[in-house]
Amino acid sequence: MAGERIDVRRMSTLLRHGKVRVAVMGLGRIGLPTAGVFADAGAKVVGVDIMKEVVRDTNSGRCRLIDEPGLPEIIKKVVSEGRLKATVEPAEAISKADFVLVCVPTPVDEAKTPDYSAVQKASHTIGKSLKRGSIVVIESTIGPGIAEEMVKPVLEAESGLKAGSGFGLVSCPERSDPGNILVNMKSLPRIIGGLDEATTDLTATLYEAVLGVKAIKVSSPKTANAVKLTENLFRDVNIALANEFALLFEKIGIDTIEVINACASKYNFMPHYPGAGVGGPCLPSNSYYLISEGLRAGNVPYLIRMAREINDRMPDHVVELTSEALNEAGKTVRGSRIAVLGVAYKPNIKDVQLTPIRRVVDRLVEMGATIEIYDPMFKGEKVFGLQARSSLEKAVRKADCIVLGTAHSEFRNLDLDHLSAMVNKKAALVDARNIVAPKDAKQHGFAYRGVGRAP
Ligand code: SAJ
Repeated sequence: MAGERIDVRRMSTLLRHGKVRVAVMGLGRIGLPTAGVFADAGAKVVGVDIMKEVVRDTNSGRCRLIDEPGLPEIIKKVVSEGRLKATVEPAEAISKADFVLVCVPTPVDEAKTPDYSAVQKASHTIGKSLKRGSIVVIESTIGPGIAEEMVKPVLEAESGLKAGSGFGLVSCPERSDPGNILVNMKSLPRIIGGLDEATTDLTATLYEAVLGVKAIKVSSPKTANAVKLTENLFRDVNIALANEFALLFEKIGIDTIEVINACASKYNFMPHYPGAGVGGPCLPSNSYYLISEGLRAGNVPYLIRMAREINDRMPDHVVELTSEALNEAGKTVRGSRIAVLGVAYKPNIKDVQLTPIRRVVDRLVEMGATIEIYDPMFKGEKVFGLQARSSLEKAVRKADCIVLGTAHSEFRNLDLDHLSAMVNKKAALVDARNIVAPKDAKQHGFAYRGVGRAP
């Protein structure tokens, strides 16, 4: 297919007639929805994953991502129609694929060094079975230059083919918001940057035909990856700014949320909110992809690094507020029973990857508190080595303090009458996610503290 001039209408016809073969490397938070949506558009899709249970579940039409609305239905449908198969054996799938999409994780290690080992391993695997004329699409978030400097040489060495003439290589970084993946996939334009124009054009045609969204073509994989990192670091830095305002405004008795909501009335102010910190598989890591590239190039991105430090300090601030609130209630952290409501890194998602609440819980345990966890996404499950409660009531009953860690929808209309009736006398409430109104908490007799809220 590579080198052919195909428009979206023709690509849609090829898809509908099952003439487009796609292999998806990695069936995780991005790979599985991607495989599902491509199969639903008519492509013959084989998903490759190293985890046998993921492959088994997928082949029986089961979808593990229960917090992705609409996805379980799509997976069930395309598997039953034979358009999506999963395997741990990649060779055959890759050797037949017109497009090989790479959706493997790119975490950072303890030293905050980007770990591209999964991308490298996938590149070796793909290279060994790559068919002449196929296009390799990197959806994983990687540093600018990694496609050109790491992936390309491996694919060429393993396949014996040349990028551009023997195969195409392109970056099309995923941009979907975990918890809203399908909606984002079908609405957000995709950024596409290939090593050569023909590859960029054909990949753009494919994504436009499958997703029905606009493809924004950029000049190289390096540029496409810089776009993805820029949008994520823009968010991380602006969240850090909001957290910095919060730390300052608390000290001078100003309500940061009131300020930000008022600022949002101006056309060029994009509101970001302070809180317990920044979690998830993306923002806490992505900065280091650019920082490591910058350091290699002799440029130190100060602001980006500082933003990480500010956001990483917020869990400790929540612990300080908890200690303050308990002291106001005549208690100490040591010996207190603390109910932590919400541990997921963001609302309505079953994911605790790099969640800031982990550090809050670990520190409070170290300081001698007894922790009760309730999270609607982890009812009755083990989290951080602790047994989460199956109901809010079980966690809150006889608590000395409530810490609101994640703004799940279930906590949006918390019944403070109900809560204040269950907790111990003179209890504290610490809001790390701007869930309750400070005056309501105080009116219900709680010793209250909130991130960015005047005490
Ligand atoms: N957060 C705040 N204040 C805010 C917004 C978020 O403290 O105003 C916190 C959240 O609670 C969470 C963290 O930041 O702990 C990250 O939240 P997020 O909403 O950015 O969610 P992610 O990390 O799941 O998704 C991000 C998104 N990036 C952008 O919106 C620029 C998503 O679109 C990306 O696809 C995703 O990263 C990714 O995969 O890179």
